[in-house]
Amino acid sequence: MLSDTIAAISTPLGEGGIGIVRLSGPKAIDIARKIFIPAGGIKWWKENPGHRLFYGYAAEPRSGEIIDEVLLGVMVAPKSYTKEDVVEFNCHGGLVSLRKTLETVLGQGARLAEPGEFSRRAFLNGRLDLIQAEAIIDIIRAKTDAGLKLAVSQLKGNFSGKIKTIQKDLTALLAETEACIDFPEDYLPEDRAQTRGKLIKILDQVGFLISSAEKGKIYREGILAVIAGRPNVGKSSLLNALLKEKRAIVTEIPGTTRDIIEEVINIKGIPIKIADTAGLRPTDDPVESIGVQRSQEALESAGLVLFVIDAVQGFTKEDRELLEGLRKKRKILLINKIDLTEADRGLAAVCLASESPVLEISAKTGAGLEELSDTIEKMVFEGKIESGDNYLVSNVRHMDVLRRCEHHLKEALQAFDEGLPEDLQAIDLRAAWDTLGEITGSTATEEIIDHIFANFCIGK
Ligand SMILES: Nc1nc2c(ncn2[C@@H]2O[C@H](COP(=O)(O)OP(=O)(O)OP(=O)(O)O)[C@@H](O)[C@H]2O)c(=O)[nH]1
Ligand SMILES: [Mg+2]
Repeated sequence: MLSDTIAAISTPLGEGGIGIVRLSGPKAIDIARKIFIPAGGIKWWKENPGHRLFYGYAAEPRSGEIIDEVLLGVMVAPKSYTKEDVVEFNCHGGLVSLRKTLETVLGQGARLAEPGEFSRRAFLNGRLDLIQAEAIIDIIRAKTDAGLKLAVSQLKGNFSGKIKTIQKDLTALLAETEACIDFPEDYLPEDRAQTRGKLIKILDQVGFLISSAEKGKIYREGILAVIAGRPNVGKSSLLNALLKEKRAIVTEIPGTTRDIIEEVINIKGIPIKIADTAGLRPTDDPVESIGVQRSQEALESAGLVLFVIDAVQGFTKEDRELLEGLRKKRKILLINKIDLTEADRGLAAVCLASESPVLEISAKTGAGLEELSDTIEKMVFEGKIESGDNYLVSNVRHMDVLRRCEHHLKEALQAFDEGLPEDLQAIDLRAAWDTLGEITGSTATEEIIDHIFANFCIGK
């Protein structure tokens, strides 16, 4: 129901410089009038308050008890995030002050907002389409500059614009197809060739978006890289070197790491969740053996394995066996501790035999780590690195819709090429059109919309 006024704490709970209680809806300004005591007693609500900040106090209306010193931000409909009247109490960022302000606002007739409800209103009131609403979550969750850039470009409507162009072309094509159902005698062979050309063009556009999707997803979600290898080869040292901090315990005792240690690092704009694991070996130690089991589980979900080999010990039988078990994984072999050895201990042969890239590194001196970053970037994008601006699609939902749309378009093309009646083509084209609308929200079901906004935080 859009006729009620919603409220929530929009900043993270905890101590901070400021904290914001946000209200949106027809009664937002009325409610603020009852609670806000402006300095100097100005009648702020009378003097065109939109897009201004007023200084004063928030007070409990019945008792007059002052809750906090605040700045009141006012955004009058329709120029606000939700296109409704929006009022924000900028309180001091303390839990008690924020909770009390919120309670007081609720006591004056506002209702507690559900997660994402402000953004949902922005969508329902036509300020954002679904792609843009989803971009807002992506901005909040962005882990790297590249991920942020992608999300901001979606918020600005670049991706929505592409979808709208395709929809427009599809509408025109559908109209043509329907016209020739009604007036088949006007449909000449050269028109047929043109129709086919238009359909192919639309298919290409959808195909391009799909092909950018895998990469877009990587920028948004990143990948899991697991550091694995025998005990004591320098896995934890590598994690620390990549993080540039002493995150994991490093000792000369094999079997030091027992649990999985995960951190996110930024490699050339790609968020890489990197996991250090327990050294892989048979063991009677119950704690270590749980660690080894966890390592195995992490390896199963890894998108990339950084397999560490000790340069001093050379490539051992155990290394070979472990690698055998990781045959199906994307890997980079890292020959570590090269600062300790000049001698070639048969490792060159390993390099030649391996299909995976092999790099010599030293977690101690940092040698080879730059090459490692380059190699990770290349592998993640399978050697095809382009400018980040090309990645428009980053979201699994969008990818799924595009694939379904492509399927309908292909069916339409097939119907066309087999010379089936035009009305059959029209059915496929219309299905493609409807499917595409799910992306922006013009044809999305309530269920899809609920699902998307449930992912938002409270107060957004
Ligand atoms: N000289 C040298 N020593 C290293 C290097 N990398 C690791 N070491 C040493 O090797 C020993 C083992 O390092 P760790 O990082 O704890 O090895 P790990 O693979 O995590 O070992 P586990 O957790 O027991 O499986 C420590 O004494 C490190 O200081 C390196 O590049 N050069
Ligand atoms: Mg370790």
